[in-house]
Amino acid sequence: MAPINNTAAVAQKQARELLSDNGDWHAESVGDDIDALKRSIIQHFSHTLGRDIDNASPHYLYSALALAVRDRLMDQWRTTRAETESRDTRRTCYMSLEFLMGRSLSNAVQNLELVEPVRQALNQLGMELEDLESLEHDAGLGNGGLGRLAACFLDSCASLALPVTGYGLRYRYGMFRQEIENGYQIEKPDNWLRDGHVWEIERPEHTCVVRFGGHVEPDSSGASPDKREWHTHDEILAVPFDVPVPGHGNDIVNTLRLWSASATDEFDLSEFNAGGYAEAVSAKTDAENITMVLYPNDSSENGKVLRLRQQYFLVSASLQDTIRIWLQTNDNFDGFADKHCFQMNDTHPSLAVAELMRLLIDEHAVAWDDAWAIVARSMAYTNHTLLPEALECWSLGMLESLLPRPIEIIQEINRRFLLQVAKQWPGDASKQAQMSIVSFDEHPVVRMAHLAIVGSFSVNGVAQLHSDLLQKGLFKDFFTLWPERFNNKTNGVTQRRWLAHCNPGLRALVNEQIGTEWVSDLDQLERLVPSADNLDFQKRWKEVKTRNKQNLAELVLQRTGVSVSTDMLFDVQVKRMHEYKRQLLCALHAAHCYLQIVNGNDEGAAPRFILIAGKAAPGYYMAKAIVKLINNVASVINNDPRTKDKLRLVFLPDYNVSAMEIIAPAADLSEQISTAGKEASGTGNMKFMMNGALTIGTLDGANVEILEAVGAENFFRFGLTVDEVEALRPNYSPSAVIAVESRVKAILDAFAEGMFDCGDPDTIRTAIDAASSGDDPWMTIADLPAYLDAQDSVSEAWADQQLWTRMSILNSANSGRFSTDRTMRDYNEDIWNLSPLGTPPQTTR
Ligand code: 26Q
Repeated sequence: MAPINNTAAVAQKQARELLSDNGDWHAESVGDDIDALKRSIIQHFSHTLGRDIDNASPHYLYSALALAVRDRLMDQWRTTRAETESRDTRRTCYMSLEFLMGRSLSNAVQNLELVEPVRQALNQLGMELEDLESLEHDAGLGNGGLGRLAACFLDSCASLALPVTGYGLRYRYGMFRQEIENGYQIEKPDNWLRDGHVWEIERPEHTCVVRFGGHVEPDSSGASPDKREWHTHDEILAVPFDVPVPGHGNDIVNTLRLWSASATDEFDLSEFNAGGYAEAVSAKTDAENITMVLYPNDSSENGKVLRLRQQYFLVSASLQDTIRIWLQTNDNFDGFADKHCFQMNDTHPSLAVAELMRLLIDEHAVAWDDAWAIVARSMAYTNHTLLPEALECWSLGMLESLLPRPIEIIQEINRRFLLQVAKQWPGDASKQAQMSIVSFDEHPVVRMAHLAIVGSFSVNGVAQLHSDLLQKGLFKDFFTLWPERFNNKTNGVTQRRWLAHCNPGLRALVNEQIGTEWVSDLDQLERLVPSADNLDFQKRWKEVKTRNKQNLAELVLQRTGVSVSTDMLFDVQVKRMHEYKRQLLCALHAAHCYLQIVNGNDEGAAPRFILIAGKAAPGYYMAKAIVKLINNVASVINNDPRTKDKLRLVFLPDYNVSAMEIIAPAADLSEQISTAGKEASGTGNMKFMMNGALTIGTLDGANVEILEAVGAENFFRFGLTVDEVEALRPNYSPSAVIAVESRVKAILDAFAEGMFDCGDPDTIRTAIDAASSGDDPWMTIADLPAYLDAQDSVSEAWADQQLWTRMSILNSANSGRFSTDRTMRDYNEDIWNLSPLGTPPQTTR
């Protein structure tokens, strides 16, 4: 071994010298000037990728550029990692089953502040930056809001120099691609890794082992009274792939660590010895299936063993990784809780509470009470839903057979917790039944939200209204027990992606007016307020919007064959398809506009292009029926010559992050029309506002705060409030609404008469029938008249283009609060307490 070690030492010394960033070698390989960039691109194209210049497939040109840019992150990445993993830095591990990153190249170029030199280097090589950027596959490792939020958080943490590591799963297939055939959604696999992925670095040296199944026995070593032995389990390897997360202009590069499942050699061998080669190979596939696919469900899908395996796989590997790093510079767990926060993105990673206990007790001989003191001081939980049916519950039986040792720990946590409940509410057995982590049912389930709350020092909702409702409703008893744990952290979005990158026209205009500080301090946008009345500024604002609408019109034409005019009001609802989000309401309004035109009653109506996009969970029948309904209404409207220049309705297939980057800058009107009390926050609403769209919305989620920020006169508010929804519910009668509202009757009659059937009456009638029933939980018809009125006000405002543009500017100018930079500062002040990298550490909490 000695010679190899010697060689390694020499190589290390050499590398260190070469990497010290003042050498010529360094400047030549990762310099920021145009020539260095050109050399890098060509070098990667011809040598790293082995391609021929005269046979240049565009994809390899993209990869060569991405590798050249990646090179420029490497030194900063190494430095950031070293500081984050040092003994003095308190750090946060953000654990999430989803990170919806979208594309990385443009983001890296922008945050490295290399847009101009890269653009010029490419021009000199005969290429355009945008052309290459568009060749990158989206990393679609998430369903929607929760996954994209995690991605925006990472961008802001890096930009604020906060030592935060993202921990997630490297799904082989991300969110499905959506195609529309004859109006129906068809799911196609998203093979996003097919052409390789430049933005990940495999780190096999940090592989961990995750165990499943088997049984538990008392510990024979006597190391600790609480320690137990977990026997005869399957072992699966968790191999990390690191993705760089560059901060904006600050030389920080944080890490997103994604775990990929792989079979162990031992695993194969045991099967092989048992006699079956085929079984051995299929066992290997079983192991690797764990990270094969993202569950395409944006509310919980209980009972799926594979999903449970995914969740445990993520938390076990991530916690082992954190402990490994800790033990590099420590030999016990004193101070571990002071130096770590584990933020759980919803209940999906809430097994972390039990797994950290297990690792500390069984693997590191920590006593129960000491381990619990660590867990309860380092775990924090973010809730993203108020829908009781979306709260995760796992069958106890399933957990017992898959995770026998973690479930023992959960039972013990619960036993101790119920003693506390009994003390708080003496003699009230029903409280124990309601609050218990393990339900008292005949077939008990484990309530993951209860586990997360009991195990955390912080529990937060994602908008003020949502947090209030959690405290008053869903988690009322827990709030009574531990009021100090509960807090609100209103969501945000990163302005680097959702304004600076996706809206270059507006970026340039804003820069000219108020400078560039808003890119790292979004409150600066307020300085646009005085320009809202400036006619010349209004004109230029509107020109930018029109150009963005042209871009979107091209995408729509290319994907659907429908052409739309930029003179129309672009009225947009894009988000996951869900009944509570009420895409149906939007479609009913489209049908109403159509009937008005057909009946010659459309005077004063704005010419509208209504755009709806979003994916339905493959098993969600009603959401898919609504997709079909929208497509039917669209085909009737778009094929009727009477609607020419007046009305277009399009369902844009395959909504994803990159599509939103074209849609948000082009929207005039943002539809945020969920049943009050059902949308936890919404984040699309913020992206639209930032890009100067006006909102038509209910008092739900973050809409409440958007309205507050922009003022009621710049927001089209309609519909029942949370309290009104609940008050009406017992006596809700859509037919009573229909009886007094001729507009509503006309719309429903048109559906009943088959106007929008398009040869398949059954599918869309189910959706209409559900909405027409008094049992409709989403109360669509209750809000329809007020919605139609609000849409009339929209038309009226649109008629005064000067007024509209003024409102548009004010929306953007007042969006400062909805930056994830603000959100991350709030998390840091109240929950994480991290010192920014590059500054002396604060005293610990
Ligand atoms: C759970 C178990 C099994 C399979 C899937 C799931 C699952 C997956 C994703 C459950 C929920 C989700 C995603 C939820 C989500 O996106 N919620 C949204 O979070 C946003 C960010 O906070 C909010 O703005 C939205 O209001 C909320 O709907």
